[in-house]
Amino acid sequence: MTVKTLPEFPVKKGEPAYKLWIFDPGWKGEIPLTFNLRQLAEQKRSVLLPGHRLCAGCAAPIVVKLASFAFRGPTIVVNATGCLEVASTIFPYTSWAVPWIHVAFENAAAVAGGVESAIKALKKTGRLPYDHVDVVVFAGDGGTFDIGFQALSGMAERGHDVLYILYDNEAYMNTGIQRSGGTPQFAATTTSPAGEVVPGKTQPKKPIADIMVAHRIPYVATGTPAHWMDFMKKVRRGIEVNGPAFIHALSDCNRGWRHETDISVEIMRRAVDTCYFPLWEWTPEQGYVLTDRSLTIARNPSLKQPIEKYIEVQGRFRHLLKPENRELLKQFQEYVDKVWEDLLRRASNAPR
Ligand SMILES: Cc1ncc(C[n+]2csc(CCOP(=O)(O)OP(=O)(O)O)c2C)c(N)n1
Ligand code: SF4
Ligand SMILES: [Mg+2]
Repeated sequence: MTVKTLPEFPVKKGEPAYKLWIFDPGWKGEIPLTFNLRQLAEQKRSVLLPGHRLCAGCAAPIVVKLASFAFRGPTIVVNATGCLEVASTIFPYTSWAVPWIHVAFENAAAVAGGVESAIKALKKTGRLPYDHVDVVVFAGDGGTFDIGFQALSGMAERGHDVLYILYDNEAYMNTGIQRSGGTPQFAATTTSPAGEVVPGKTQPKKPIADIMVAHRIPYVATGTPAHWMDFMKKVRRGIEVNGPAFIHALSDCNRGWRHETDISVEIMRRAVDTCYFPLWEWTPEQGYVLTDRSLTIARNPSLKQPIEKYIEVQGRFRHLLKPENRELLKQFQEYVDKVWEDLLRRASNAPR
């Protein structure tokens, strides 16, 4: 295997600069580099190429693109049925620049476990010319919280070396915005419409990342594409651990969340600023650790924004802002506060 070195990226005066390791399939270690996001995008090829038919402003391709900047390669992607799969592989075309497999809606994790087992067998018999191959699943909330959960739990329990990335747009978007186990309470969907009978979905969101923590796998984390450096670091850790890793990425969907196409990143930022979607990672050694903006808020609670800041820009929550629904809004705030306080109690780096 050849070890390649990558060029230093000259960061122009006045442009934001970041430090990160950068990786190459032939490189066995980490190369610290100073760069900015534009340069990274120019230098590092995404596994998802332009030309796909995901909606303008959709966060799912941003999740994939950022994640792939952190892959070691070579990479095999397993994709559950959903917007990302349907809109990226319209026959006879594909946007995937790596080996990619789609089987049924419910079994992405089982298939990834099979792929990983095959890689192990090929290695054992000396038929694989790589030290490692990244096996990565991308699956939506319907394919993860609900129909694919059994396969995911089994893959985790058997200990397959797979990184599972959930892009959570909080409903079955591809088939017309039906509620899922990942849809938050009070969100209007086509199967939980807000009206005189129900105020949107009546049940709270399933705590999927905590459920994966309960599996005691080597790595679990949450992230958003708005907090891109935090997200890329977590993807890299998930790839590097030996065994199953799970990353829960919030993934804005302007069609289902009902907003203009140019504010997706801002909305995901607000999800974290209001503590609706806290950023953390969990390992068996360290337990829960707050990261990025959520750690900043934990250290300075006055930065925590009220939940209205998150919902006021999304049509799916519009009914909560009506005066007659003030009580529901209060309930939503209390729920968010309780989950945040529970996390602060568990997080080893939260101020005491
Ligand atoms: C067994 C099975 N049931 C139903 C479907 C129809 N179906 C395809 S995609 C989808 C929704 C996927 O939702 P999610 O996983 O959240 O991904 P998203 O479309 O939101 O990205 C459904 C219900 C299917 N393909 N297979
Ligand atoms: S419907 Fe939503 S998740 Fe699907 S491609 Fe459009 S914006 Fe993305
Ligand atoms: Mg979905």
